[in-house]
Amino acid sequence: MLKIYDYKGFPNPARIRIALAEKGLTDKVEFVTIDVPGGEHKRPAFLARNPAGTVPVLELEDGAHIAECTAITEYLDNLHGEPTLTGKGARDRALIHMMQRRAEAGLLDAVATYFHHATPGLGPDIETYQNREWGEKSRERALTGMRYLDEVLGKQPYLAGERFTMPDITTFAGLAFADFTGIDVPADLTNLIAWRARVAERPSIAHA
Ligand code: GTS
Repeated sequence: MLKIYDYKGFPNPARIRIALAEKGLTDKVEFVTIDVPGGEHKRPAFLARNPAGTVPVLELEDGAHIAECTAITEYLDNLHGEPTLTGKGARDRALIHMMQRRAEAGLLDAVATYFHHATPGLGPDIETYQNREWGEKSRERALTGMRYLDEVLGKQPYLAGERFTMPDITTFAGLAFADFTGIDVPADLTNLIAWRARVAERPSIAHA
C-alpha cells in the first residue's frame, strides 16, 4: 500500500489530501502521522525519507520516497485514468506547471516564509534561524501574489483555464495558510474571493 507521511491540517499535506480525493485514491493510501510540532521531521529517521525535513512524503510499494507536492501530485494523477490535475499534452501541461509555480512561489511559499520568519512559527526549537525583515517582505510578496492570481481569475474560471487543476489546489492551500497566519485576502480581490467560495464546495475540499 502507498504511504503518506504527513500532519493532518497543515497546508502542504492538505494539497495531497485534496489531490487524493480528486482522484478517488484516499482509501488506497495509509497515512502516517509525523509529529511536526514535536520536531520528528528533523530527526534522522525522517530525514532519510526526505532530506529537506518537510511533509508530506509519499512512500511507494517498492520503498522509493517522493517529496514535493508537485511531484507527488504528478505521480498520483498518472496512477489511474486520465491525468486531470497535471494536464495532458504539451500545452496543457506547461500552462498548469507555470501557474502551479506562480501559486507556490508567489503565494504559498511566501506565506510560509512570513510564518517561519515573522511569527513564532513552529516554536524556538524548530525555528533556529529567523529573519524578521525577510518575513515581513514575504507578507507583501504574498499579497502581490494574491493580486496576480485575482487578475488571472478575472479572465478565466480556474487558474490554468477552464478546469480545476493543481494550481487551484496550491492556491486554496496558500489562502488557508494565509488565514492561519493572519494575512487577510484584501476585500477588493473579488475574483479570488468568489473562486475560493466556489472551489470550497468541491467534495475533495469540503470533506477534507
Ligand atoms: N515545497 C514543499 C512541498 O511541496 O512539499 C513544502 C513542504 C513544507 O514546507 N511542509 C511543511 C513542513 O514540513 C509543512 S506545512 O507548513 O506546509 O504544512 N515544515 C516543517 C518545517 O520545519 O518547516
